[in-house]
Amino acid sequence: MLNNDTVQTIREKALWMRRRAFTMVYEAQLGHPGGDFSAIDIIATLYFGVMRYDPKKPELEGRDRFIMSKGHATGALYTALCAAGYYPEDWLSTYMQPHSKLNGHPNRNYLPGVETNTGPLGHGMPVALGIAIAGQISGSDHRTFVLTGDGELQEGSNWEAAMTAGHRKLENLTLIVDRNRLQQGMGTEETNGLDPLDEKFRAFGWEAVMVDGHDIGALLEVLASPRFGKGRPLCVIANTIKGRGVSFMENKASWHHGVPNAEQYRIALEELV
Ligand SMILES: Cc1ncc(C[n+]2csc(CCOP(=O)(O)OP(=O)(O)O)c2C)c(N)n1
Ligand SMILES: [Mg+2]
Repeated sequence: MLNNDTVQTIREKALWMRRRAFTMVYEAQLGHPGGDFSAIDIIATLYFGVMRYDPKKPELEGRDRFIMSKGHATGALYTALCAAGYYPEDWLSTYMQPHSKLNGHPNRNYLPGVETNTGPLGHGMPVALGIAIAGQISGSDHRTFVLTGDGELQEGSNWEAAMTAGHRKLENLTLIVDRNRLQQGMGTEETNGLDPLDEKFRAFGWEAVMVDGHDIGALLEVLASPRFGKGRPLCVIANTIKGRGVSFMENKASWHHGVPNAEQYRIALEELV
């Protein structure tokens, strides 16, 4: 049963994450705000409604793991880890500055809560696979969540990992695809089409479902439901909008790594309420 208070809390966190991430990108004049905004509702749902973790003990045994395979969307990841309590808010103001712990791509050696370094696309799934296999062998009940971009699925490493996950019946592994239908500069279907994506995963031995990736209630329902006993890994294809939340950014490939000027920043914060 869905708890309305949880949905409301996650919505508020996601709004704060969008505003704070956009401020980081504005101040740094660097970043990937389009992909931050398509992913934020998914990541907020995981951290504030689904995952088991303790920010005071980032290496806690038995914690659920989140792997941010689309490592360019650090505005989304860094604001989530901050809101979850891994580090204070003033760290966010150092985003991409020399010697900052908050690099353009996440680094587990600098930042608590980052499970593995990402940035080169196609690396998150194989690492998540390894963690899930370790969990299966040791009999742990932790879950591993990995978020990829949809363009990122053009990397073959994802499909090798998917094949092995299906073979090993890794019910503790959940892949979420941020299906915003845009990559860098173009649409995924114009570049190297992915549809029908759900059928591809089913053919690899996965359960596959589609959800509205901005509907917190729908995301909670599919991500928080028990996995153990299902005998299959889960692929959640989250249909999203790149740049979601700011009218002039939505569905525009140019906002993949576009940065706002002062006027655009002002308008965006007026809309993000
Ligand atoms: C191996 C590799 N090739 C190219 C890039 C450059 N790059 C960064 S993001 C991106 C597009 C990714 O598109 P998608 O996976 O759909 O991400 P999203 O739309 O969620 O931002 C590219 C080509 C990279 N980081 N790694
Ligand atoms: Mg995309």
